[in-house]
Amino acid sequence: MQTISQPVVRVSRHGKIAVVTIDNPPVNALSDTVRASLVQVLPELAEDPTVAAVVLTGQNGQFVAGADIREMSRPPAQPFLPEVVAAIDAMKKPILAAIDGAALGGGLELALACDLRVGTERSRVGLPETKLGVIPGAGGTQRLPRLTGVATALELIGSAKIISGKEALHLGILDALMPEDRMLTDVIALAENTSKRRLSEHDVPCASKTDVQDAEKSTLKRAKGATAVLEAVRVVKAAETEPFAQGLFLEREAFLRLRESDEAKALRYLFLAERATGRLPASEKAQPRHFSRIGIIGGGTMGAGIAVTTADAALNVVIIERDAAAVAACQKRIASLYAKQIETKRITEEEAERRFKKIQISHEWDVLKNVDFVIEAAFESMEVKEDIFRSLNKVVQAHTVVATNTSYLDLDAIAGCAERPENVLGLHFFSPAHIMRLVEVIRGAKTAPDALATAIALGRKIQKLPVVAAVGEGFIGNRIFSHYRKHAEYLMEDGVSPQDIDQAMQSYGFAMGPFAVADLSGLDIAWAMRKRQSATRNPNERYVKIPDMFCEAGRLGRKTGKGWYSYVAASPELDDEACALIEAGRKQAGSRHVKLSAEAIQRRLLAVLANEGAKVLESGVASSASDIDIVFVNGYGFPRIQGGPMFAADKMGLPNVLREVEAAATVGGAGSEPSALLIQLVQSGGSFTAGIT
Ligand code: T1G
Repeated sequence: MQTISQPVVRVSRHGKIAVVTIDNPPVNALSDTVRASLVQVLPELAEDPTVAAVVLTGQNGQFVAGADIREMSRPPAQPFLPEVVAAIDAMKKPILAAIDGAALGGGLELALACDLRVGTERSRVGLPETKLGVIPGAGGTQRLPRLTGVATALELIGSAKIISGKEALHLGILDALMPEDRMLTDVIALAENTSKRRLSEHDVPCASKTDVQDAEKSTLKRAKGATAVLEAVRVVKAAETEPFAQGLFLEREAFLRLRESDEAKALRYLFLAERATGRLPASEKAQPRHFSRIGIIGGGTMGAGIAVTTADAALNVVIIERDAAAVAACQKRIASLYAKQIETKRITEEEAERRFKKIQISHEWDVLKNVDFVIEAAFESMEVKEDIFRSLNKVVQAHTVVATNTSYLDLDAIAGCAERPENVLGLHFFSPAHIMRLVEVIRGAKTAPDALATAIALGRKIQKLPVVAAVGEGFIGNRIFSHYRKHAEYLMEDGVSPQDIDQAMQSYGFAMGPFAVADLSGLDIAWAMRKRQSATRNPNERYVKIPDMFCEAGRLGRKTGKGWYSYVAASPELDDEACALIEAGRKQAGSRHVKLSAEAIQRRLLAVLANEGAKVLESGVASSASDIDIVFVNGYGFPRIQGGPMFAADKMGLPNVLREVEAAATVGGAGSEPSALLIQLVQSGGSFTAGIT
């Protein structure tokens, strides 16, 4: 039987008022079929003598979430969105927007073309296109400044901020807020008497030059050179001087050009990749268990950060510390986290107080009796964790999921101490846990599917990106990063200075190069890992002694004032002692004194990143290349506009990547060989990230 496809645009009549409802689940994106229906329906209603006014609204608890991002990687299909907006602008009758839920991007641009915009408390409004590497492309850069003034338009579009219905009302973007259960009825009632007010016929309100200059300055400062933001500023400012039609022309030209840029392609890919995290194959899908009360063992830096991020999601939290003094210290730690959020205006004092009240701190273990989920965030020691898991056996309930926050310990060994190993898994948070969005969800050999599903659901609830990983040294991110660091050290031992390597990776877009990162985290972290792995290291893997020499000389990084760089002077510098240690190490290793350009350094390190990512995929530790990209962009400072190591490898061309990896293998020895997956993709002409773009 032929399935009747869901109508995407419905018209219903309420006396002389026609209500046009966009129904394209889940968020009413303006797909080509939606646009085609609108350009057909709107002129018909404009000509219909029995229609006195039109109300535009959305189904599915949303207005419209914008253009269909999935379509944006394909050539634009007619009718283009500006044609839909022009059909609204041409309407002689009043047309109103009834906005419940999201009115974003092209969705807000539709609403801005209307005479009146009514929202609810649930409305979320914004022109976030610059987050996707483009600018509003359907009149937003010209209509918004005519409504709010150029300064506010610059700030909103440049920051890609999504604001609440209340804020939008305050800025005049919404004309009224109504209770969601009455909004449509009320809008229908006032539609016929709404006077025409088309922003395309208005001038930009006069604003003080300084306001615009200040807004432009702060927008450009925050942009950090992002092309889309620079273009948004240029085009929005044109609204002040150019006629409306000319402004639209400038906007459309910039939008279409940016849409094809590498930056926009990478950012669209990440938008979809983020939403693909935590998706399990149908065979492993399970219903998450209920959770509302979360227990955290350990209120140190990590535990406090996890508690704040969990309370922010309106969950009840109880933290267990070892004694009264530790409880007091944890109390102070959490208070200072909220104080910082109030200082940076992320939340108000009242909101901070409300959230803090959801966090109980105690040293009585029986408060864990009625928690649904425990996150153990104690000291990274097997002995400590095993003790805790044995103690938990006595207090937690049969349904309670118990997660250990570990970055490298053997999860299955820890699960061995639990009465119910099927309830045990790993949650590798990244510090600071209340800021970093990434969490690696480690499934153990015995982790039950519904326990895993519960951890993924908790990750989403606390606004994280839950990437599922199997047990393996360093899981996904740390394993790949340590391979990247090894090859950086090979280049250093072969004659390339740490500064040149760091500068090359910074010019690619990393916030810091591998040596600066080592100084920040502490050279002793990797030193401890090398010592831990020494018994099982492959003797044919090249081993660079220079980092050990730095540690033995007490140069552990920023925390000791000196690591690869000395931090005594105003800016970090490779001091004489560091140069002498590097030279001594090179001499011992019989260095070849290689000199490489920044591009060559980037090619080498990007290739080995992707190659190790391919091995992580082959081993089943990660389930998709896009998950690896999400881990690296959100946990290791990989530049968003480059999409992630696997996306970047596809862009570099896998045959080029393979050539670079083969060269790296001659330098690195065992462990640096090309992955079978990379070879297979080169032979088949495939790519790592085909499934998502
Ligand atoms: N296009 C296609 N799919 C979209 C989408 C969009 N615009 N927005 C969301 N989805 C999918 C998403 O992939 C996921 O799919 C599901 O909806 C739920 O999303 C010309 C060119 C609206 C605030 O940037 O910010 O308009 O994983 O998990 O947390 O100027 O989605 O279920 O298969 O995020 O409740 C501008 C992007 C586009 C808004 C809802 N618009 N979306 O958040 O759900 S460019 C945006 C969001 C544009 C014009 C330009 C959020 C949301 P799946 P979700 P959520």
